[in-house]
Amino acid sequence: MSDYAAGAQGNYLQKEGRGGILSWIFSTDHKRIGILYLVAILSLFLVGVTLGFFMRLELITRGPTIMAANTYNSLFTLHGVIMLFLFIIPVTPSVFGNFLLPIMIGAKDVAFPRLNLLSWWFYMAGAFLAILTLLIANGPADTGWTFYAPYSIRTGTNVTLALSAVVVLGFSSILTGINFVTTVHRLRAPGMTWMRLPLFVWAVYATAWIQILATPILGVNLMLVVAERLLGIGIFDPAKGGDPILYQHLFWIYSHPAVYIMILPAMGAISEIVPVFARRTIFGYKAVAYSSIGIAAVGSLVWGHHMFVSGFSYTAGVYFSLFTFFVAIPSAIKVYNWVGSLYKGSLEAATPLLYAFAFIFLFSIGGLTGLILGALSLNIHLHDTYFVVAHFHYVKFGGAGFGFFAALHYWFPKMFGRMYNTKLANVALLLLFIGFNTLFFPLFVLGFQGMPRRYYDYLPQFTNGQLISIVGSWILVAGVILMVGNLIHALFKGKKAQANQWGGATLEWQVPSPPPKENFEEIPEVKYGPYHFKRD
Ligand code: HEM
Ligand SMILES: [Cu+2]
Repeated sequence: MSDYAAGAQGNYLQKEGRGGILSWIFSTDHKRIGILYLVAILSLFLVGVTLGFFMRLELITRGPTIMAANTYNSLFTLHGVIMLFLFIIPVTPSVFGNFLLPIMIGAKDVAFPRLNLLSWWFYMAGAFLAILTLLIANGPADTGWTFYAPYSIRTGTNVTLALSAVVVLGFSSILTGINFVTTVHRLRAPGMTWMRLPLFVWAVYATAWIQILATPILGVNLMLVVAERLLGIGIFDPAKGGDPILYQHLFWIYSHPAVYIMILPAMGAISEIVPVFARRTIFGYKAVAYSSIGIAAVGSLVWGHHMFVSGFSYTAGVYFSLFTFFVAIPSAIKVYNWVGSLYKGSLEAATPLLYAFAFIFLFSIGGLTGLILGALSLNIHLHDTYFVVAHFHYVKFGGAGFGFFAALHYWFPKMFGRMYNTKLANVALLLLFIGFNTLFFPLFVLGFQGMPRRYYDYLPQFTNGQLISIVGSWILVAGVILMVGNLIHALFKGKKAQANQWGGATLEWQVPSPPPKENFEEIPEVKYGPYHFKRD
């Protein structure tokens, strides 16, 4: 029986007021807002996967197969925009940060509940604008998700709408960041000192500072492109005296730190899962906590590694290459400490831990190939090839994506009070893991052999690698369908879950599943650090 009973509150899923959809889309309860994000973001993820599937299918033969060249350009642009701004950047902070952060620190809600709801409405408005680019004349943007100038200024496709969508989504991210930083500073329960904070909270806290400080730079940059498109003033277009390299600097000053908005919360979830299933406290709590801040800080000093071939000075190249190597250190500390915590632990091979293993494996490949791309000499050869496409799918999908799946399988019983079929969940993981590596690993080889990214055709010598990768995309998609199907089935037919399904020690496992409306009858008094396990 959990330590903090629900009493008369009832749980957050139970009918509120008139009930129905309105009691959800106008709810200011952080748990309901977390679920609203989960439903919206998973739906967009499935749209993104479908676009990826058809791009791969187009490449099954050389020359046109199922679409024209410019349709392929629009597909990878929309796929990139959806997968980054509508899936991987918001998913773990907005779903699990919202649902769990207040409970984990012993609070009844976030600092600004109505602002929290507004951030979800900004998300929905951004999603609507992004999808609208598909439906109205001129077709979706064909620039790539990076919207590089001057092409993004000159092309007739729906770039202005796409940029507006990303700017609106930026507001959702900034408001979420403000809410989380204020909540962690102001609403911690008595005894919940900084050194007793769960590592997921440290990760979401570091992420929130990037959301607050970096996102406005992206917003301003993209609004300048809109201004140049609508007003014809020369900011980035060299034909009008503008500087396209300035656009790239302003774009990556956000978009590189943004990769830490993607990966840090996922890393935080892994830091929660590993000690619970190794049944021992995490190895080097302080180092893991501070490495989140370290990644956020050093990670904002390396954006130039996306521009080694842009023609900036050799000195700048050496500086950005060196600091790119530095940022690998705090990331490596986390991997080292997870492995250190697993070593000699009494491991329970449950689904969340198996996902954590997949995350550590895939993220390590993604991280190490990032070092290859960070080396000046190699980057000149590999820039804008399939090697880059493989690298970012390994860190963003293999890392942040599988981290999200791990978090979803770890906290699902807490969020919904029901358990999923673990056998089916493990089969889905196997399909995802095999499909992912079969789809993306060959792209490293094709990239080394010179296959450029964003091409809708290829030379004969790339055929075998393309075909292996396409088969991989089918296996991966089968895994996605089985994973999502199994969880939706569990929502309605799953066995009742225990309040503390995995024997966790953090506060969310001390309240009933699903949690009561206000999380706690009375604010708890915290006496221990987060991974203080009662030995069985
Ligand atoms: C079933 C899953 C997926 C498949 C089959 C897939 C496939 C692809 C393909 C074929 C491209 C175009 C490569 C090129 O021609 O340059 C691409 C680009 C991209 N993908 Fe994915 N992808 C998948 C999942 C993801 C996920 C989960 C993310 C992010 C979390 C992601 C982020 C991106 C980005 C940012 C681009 C670059 C778009 C651009 O060049 O502007 N993808 N993907
Ligand atoms: Cu980068």
